[in-house]
Amino acid sequence: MTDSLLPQPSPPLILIADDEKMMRNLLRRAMEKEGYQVVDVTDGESAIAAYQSLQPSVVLLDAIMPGMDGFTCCSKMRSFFEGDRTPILMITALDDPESVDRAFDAGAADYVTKPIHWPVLRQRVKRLLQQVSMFQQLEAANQELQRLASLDGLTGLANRRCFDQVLEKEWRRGVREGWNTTEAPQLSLILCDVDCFKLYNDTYGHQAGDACLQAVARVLQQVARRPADLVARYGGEEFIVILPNTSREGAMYVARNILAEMRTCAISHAASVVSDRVTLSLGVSSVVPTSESSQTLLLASADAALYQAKTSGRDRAVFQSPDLSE
Ligand code: GH3
Ligand code: MG
Repeated sequence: MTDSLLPQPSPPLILIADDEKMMRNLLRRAMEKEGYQVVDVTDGESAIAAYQSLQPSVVLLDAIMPGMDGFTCCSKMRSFFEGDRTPILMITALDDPESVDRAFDAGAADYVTKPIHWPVLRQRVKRLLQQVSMFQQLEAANQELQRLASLDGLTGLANRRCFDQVLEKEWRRGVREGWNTTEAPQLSLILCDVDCFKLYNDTYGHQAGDACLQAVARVLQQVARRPADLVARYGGEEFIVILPNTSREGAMYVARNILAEMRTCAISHAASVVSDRVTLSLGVSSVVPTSESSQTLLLASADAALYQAKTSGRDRAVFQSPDLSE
């Protein structure tokens, strides 16, 4: 494919607001000469409407206009979209220190005075556009970094750090929304540990062990698939599932489905003392999130339940309520 057939990025859109027709035309021509798209309006109200609907790359805003002046218009534009950094460049005949301060206080990114020095204006707009593009790239890189920082490299599941954050968030949501006021729906956890996994590694090697953990991760994700559910890798061969707004019965139902799905997957494990395939032990716990109950107790009871599942024969799910009297 030649370059000309590739979709070309559309040129930046410049919004011009000025009540003087001649100035609007001059600005339009100067910007079009640079290859930008231009929309021009004659007053503050129209500037705001165009800003909201078109989301331009840069705004050239006259400070003195009848009706809403440029300073007010600039502050309003700044307040619409959270995190919006669209540069607003004020153009004005006023160059007294107060007006300059007012413009920057209102959120203007730059300021040029009339009569316009055209090469300077061109360079300023170019620089503002470069800043916009750099900022967008930084933001995208940042988001990708945040995504990567919350994932477990081997399984692609949420990692422990992400688990902690989500549990905290769901807990606060449970307390706030008063899940306990209706039928006492609860926040449930399922702590999952692969049975005899050391023997699996010893028999099949670490690489096969890694592949096994990936397969277990897929099973867990397949089973816990409500939008609010979160499956995370808790440690080496331990996984944890957060089931918000889910009762003890619901959590045990999910746990039994996990065991059944592991049975269906039937990953061979010749050395296991439990079965001829890979099995899991699950510790399940549920609590009504309140400001008095605690996440630590919920985790501790899931851990104790897992211990019971291990000691009573593995390949099973055991439930234990948190001991709230502590
Ligand atoms: P149990 O049934 O009581 O849970 O016994 P187990 O052998 O599963 O438990 P143990 O805690 O003795 O051993 C866990 C093993 O998991 C040891 C460790 O080498 C292995 N492991 C932990 N993380 C990873 C990993 O990322 N990849 C692989 N391949 N193995 C891992
Ligand atoms: Mg284990």
